[in-house]
Amino acid sequence: MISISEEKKRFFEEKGYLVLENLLSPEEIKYYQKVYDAFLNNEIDSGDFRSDLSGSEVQAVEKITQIMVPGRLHPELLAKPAHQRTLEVARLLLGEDMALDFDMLINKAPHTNAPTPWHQDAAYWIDLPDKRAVSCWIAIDKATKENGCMWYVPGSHLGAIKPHVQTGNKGALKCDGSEADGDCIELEPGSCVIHQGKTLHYSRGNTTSLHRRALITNYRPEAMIALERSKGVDHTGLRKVNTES
Ligand SMILES: O=C(O)CCC(=O)C(=O)O
Repeated sequence: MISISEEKKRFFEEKGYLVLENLLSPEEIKYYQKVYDAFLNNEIDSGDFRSDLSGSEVQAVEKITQIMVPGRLHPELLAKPAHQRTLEVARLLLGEDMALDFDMLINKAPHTNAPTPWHQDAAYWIDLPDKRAVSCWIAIDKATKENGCMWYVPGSHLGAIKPHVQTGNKGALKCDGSEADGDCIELEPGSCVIHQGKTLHYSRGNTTSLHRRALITNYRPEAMIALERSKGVDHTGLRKVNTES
């Protein structure tokens, strides 16, 4: 069972992010590495749910592979520790009505050096009356500055949604942000960093010879998920910009 100290809860409320170490055991990480590679090698077909977040138009070199809803494509994932434990985390931090909205895989291929631009996740989402949301970014490989670990601007979740623009060919959304204002979060495999919907974040490109694989789960209140679905939003890949604060 997961427990989160009051001090950590306060940190999450104030800074908008929080590191949780050793969410997965070394044995569990091996399972995720195997399944992850099956997605990357197309042994598990992700069809239209796979795209290049870098917006690169040259299809032969996928720089940042993003695969949406892996738990829908390979349902056994939903009952495994990463999903089960991050659901517990979401409920401990934001309430018992939190449920899985969507999950995704984001891999930075070796020597591709494509940063994920500064953005707030809420810019991707429709405006919802209940804004509670948490994303859990789980390192499947060691995440370092050089291979593209996450950076967060502490306290940025307390402000408005900044103006965002789309990059490249249907690539990621981007807003202003700077490493000088950010906290750099390097992680061991199996550790996790969680953030709120408006927390400003980014990652550098991968300049190393190894992959940088991350599994991300996202939670929000059940009633808000039902509202999203009633409006046709299921996070399978459409990139629209939300300008509401
Ligand atoms: O993995 C990355 O580089 C970006 C991840 C991200 O933006 C997110 O999980 O919201």
